[in-house]
Order: sequence, then structure tokens, then C-alpha cells
Amino acid sequence: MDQHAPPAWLDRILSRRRVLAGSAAGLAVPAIAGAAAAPRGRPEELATGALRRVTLYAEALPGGLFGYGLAPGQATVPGPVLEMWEGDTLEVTLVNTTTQRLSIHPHGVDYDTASDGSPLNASFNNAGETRTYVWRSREMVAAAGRRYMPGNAGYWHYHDHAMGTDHGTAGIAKGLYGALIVRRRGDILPARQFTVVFNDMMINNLMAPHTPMFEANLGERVEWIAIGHGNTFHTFHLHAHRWADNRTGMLEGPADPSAVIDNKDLNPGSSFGFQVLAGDGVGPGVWMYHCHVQFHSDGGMVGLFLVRNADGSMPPGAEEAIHRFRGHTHQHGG
Ligand SMILES: [Cu+2]
Repeated sequence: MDQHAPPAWLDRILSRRRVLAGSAAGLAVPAIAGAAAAPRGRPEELATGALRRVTLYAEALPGGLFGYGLAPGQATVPGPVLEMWEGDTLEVTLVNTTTQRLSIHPHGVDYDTASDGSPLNASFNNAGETRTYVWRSREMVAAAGRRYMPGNAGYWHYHDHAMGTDHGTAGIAKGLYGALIVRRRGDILPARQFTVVFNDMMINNLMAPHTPMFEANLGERVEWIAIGHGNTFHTFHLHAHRWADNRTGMLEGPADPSAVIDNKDLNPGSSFGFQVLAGDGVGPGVWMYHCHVQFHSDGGMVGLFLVRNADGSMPPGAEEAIHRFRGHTHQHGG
């Protein structure tokens, strides 16, 4: 068995649906087309927080993997991007279609112990069980001393916390993870989103040359969500693009003191996100993203970011570069 060969469900990643947490007041959340289309159905930016609901299905996938999906038979690794506006509440009903105990545990939002997703708090789905988890968020508020209490806005993530061990070690290892974005009102929305999970020596549980190739047209606003899992440290590097090391990746003015970087630690449990304009200042082409720990990149922790011409056509040299990548063995001297 080659668990790193492209599985059949990988195709679905390219048309991956994500949850943009649709309608307020408990209507079903519409799933929308993912990477290849501009976002539709994103939650309305309401003045006050809204209650939204989404149903996720945890499923077994070929190769011993597991995934979360927005409909039966639609699970992917990573799971769908879940989004909420700061101040919103998201009710996540998780349907466990597997024969194993599992859960969903979020980072960055507020929740009661009953929604912790941990066996410690008896908060998980037994095999075949359905359970609803409630994730809340709030906006920043002024506090004494001209200080502010933070809200929940950020690039976060969710993952299993119950399969295999009380920490969900088996679930995380086998693909039960995804991105969670809490946006602040007024944030700029991207045209495309890419979730990159460094999980042990793999990216999205794949190794080069089977890692995802993300695509955008020159100048499109793309959002990267980077998540770390597993048992080793990583550094995320993106070629030819850079971002501000703050909440959004964009400078908020000429005096914004945020460092501008193109490489950032991505250790287990951590996450960050940023937006860039594809190919801005450098042009179209095939650019690498990879772990910058050398034996990790040599070992296959690398993927491609294809920036097409603005009209969607392939830039010169791109096909050749992709061919080179796919023939690359990623062994020492290879
Ligand atoms: Cu690494």
C-alpha cells in the first residue's frame, strides 16, 4: 500500500466545499464550491452576532484515513474551512459515521466543557453517535487602563480529540483536522483559500509530488491557512510572497510595526493565516511552498502554488516546472 499516492477522494479537495456559515437563525448552512470559485454564501456581516448551524460528517476514508465533510460521502483531508464573524455562535452537529470514538475540538473560540471535544469532559461522539458542539465568539472590548480584552478573531483550527487516545492522537494522525477562521467585521474577504497542514512529515497527509497544487490567477487575493500537527517542529515558507506577521498578514498603515516575513514556525497545535495577492510584484509562475526544515523538505514536505496569468492561461515555463516537480523523487541528491 502506498499511503502517499493520491487517493481518489483527493479530487474532491479541488472542489472542496467549505462552510461559510450561511444563514442566520438556525437555517441550514449552504455549502459552497471551494478553491476554484470565488466565495459565495459567506455569512452576512451582521451588526450583531448571529447563530449559525452546520452539520459535519466524520467518515473513514481509503488508506486508513479519516475526514470531516459537509455531506455524507464528502469527507476530505483537511476538512472544510469553517468560518464565522467575530460575535457569532456556530453550532456544529457532528455525525460520527465511523466505528471509533471521535470528536471535534476547536482552537480560538469560546465553548463550555460540554463542547470541549475531550474525553476528559465526556465530550465526544461514540461510534455512530451524533453530537452538537457549540462554539461562541466575541468582539474585542475596552477594558480599564486604556487596554482591550481580545476578541476571537484569528486563523484557528479544529481537530479530533478522542480517537485512539484522550488527545485524539490517532484521529489527528489520520486526517481529522481543518481550518477555522473567525473574521473581524470589516475584514477583506479572499477570492481563494488554501489550507496547509504540516502533520508529522506530510502536508495534508500527503507527500511530494502528491501534495496539493494550489492555483490562482495573477493578482487574485488568496488566503493561506497554515496549521501544525504531529510530533515535530516545522517552518512554513512560501516562495516569492511575503506577509505581515500579524492577524491578517496585511499592514494596517505605514507605521504598523509588524515584521514582514516569508517564513514562520508551524509547530504542533499552532496556526496562522495571511492574505497575499498572487504573484504581486513577481509575476505568474510556479512557486513552491514547503517546510524549511531541510530534511523535511527533502523528504517530501513541499507543494506548488501555480500563479496563472491574469486571464487564467499558463505562464511560460509553468508546465515544465510542474513536470519537473512531479518527476522529482525528493531524496537526497534526487
Ligand atoms: Cu517540517
